[in-house]
Amino acid sequence: MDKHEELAEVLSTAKDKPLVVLLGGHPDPDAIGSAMAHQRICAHLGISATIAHVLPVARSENRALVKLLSVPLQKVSEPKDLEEFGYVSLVDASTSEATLALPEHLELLSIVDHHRPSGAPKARFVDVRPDVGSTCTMYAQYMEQGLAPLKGENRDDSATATAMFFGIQTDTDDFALATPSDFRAAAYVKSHCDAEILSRVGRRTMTAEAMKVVKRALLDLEVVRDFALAGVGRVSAVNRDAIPTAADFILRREDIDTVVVYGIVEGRIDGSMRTNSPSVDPATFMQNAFGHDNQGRPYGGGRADMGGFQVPLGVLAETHNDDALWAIVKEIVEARVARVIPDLSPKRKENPGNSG
Ligand SMILES: [Mn+2]
Repeated sequence: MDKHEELAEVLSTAKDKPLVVLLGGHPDPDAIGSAMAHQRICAHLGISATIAHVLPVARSENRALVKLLSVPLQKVSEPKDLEEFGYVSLVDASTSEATLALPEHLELLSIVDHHRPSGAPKARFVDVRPDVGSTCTMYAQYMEQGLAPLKGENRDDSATATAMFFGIQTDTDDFALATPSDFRAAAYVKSHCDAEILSRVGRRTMTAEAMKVVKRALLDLEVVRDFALAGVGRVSAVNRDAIPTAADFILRREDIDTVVVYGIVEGRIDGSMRTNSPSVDPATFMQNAFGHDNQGRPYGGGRADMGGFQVPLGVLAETHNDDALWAIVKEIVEARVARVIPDLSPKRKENPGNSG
């Protein structure tokens, strides 16, 4: 049986209770486009599906996408917000959002994702394809193969198609990393897109705070050969993506091919890594620099060209002395990164007390 037929069959068994498409992390265009596609497929099968997210839509262009396309997103913050649902579908992720415990009565019905899973994903329907550039690509294939195909005349279809196109575009770095499947999927959804909205969301705007974060990153930049490290201080949760934005920007400097940018976001140290270097593996870098917490969970991870880390500040977060807190955070991050880049901050020796 083809995957689209299998998905239809599994979804069709779930008509007795409402379904929620639960987005993990800060919803990005691929997750939003996939969720809309999933919702559309559900509607065709006579199933009511709600799209929900836990963390805010962070980047301003993603907020513009949600607004311009009137994407029906529901914010959930605690398990009881999910009480009304019987089934959950995940898109663009194979595990559910870590910051929210799923109520036990919820059945994980489907997983559609293009990330390499860390374990074997468990749901009644699983389609995980690390060889395609976006989850929207997979949903476009289901549709093109006949599962709730896009039609020209319907306005809702153009919103879904536009979100899907933007999802494929952003997840493939503007098609630079697109595979033949991604191009084919983009061509399929493109003819149903709202061209004007697509060009408006594509004009990537930046908030004033995000621009200041980039400025602070440039002022703090420490360069060791082709590696750069920059701390940006406190960043509001809603502008958290200014950290990877600053990393992307610094990576454009011609003599830098790996960069780590970090700051304080709410009660944690939050950092992003970007690399163009064929010899740097972000997952290994994060592992060697930041290791695990006392329950064995890694503080950071990554894929081929990007990575990130989050370290909770614990009780330190309670201080009102931001300057002192930032000095401590900076010292800790520099010492950890120096485990991998030994020439960083040569003045500072890690664990001087341990040398005997
Ligand atoms: Mn994706």
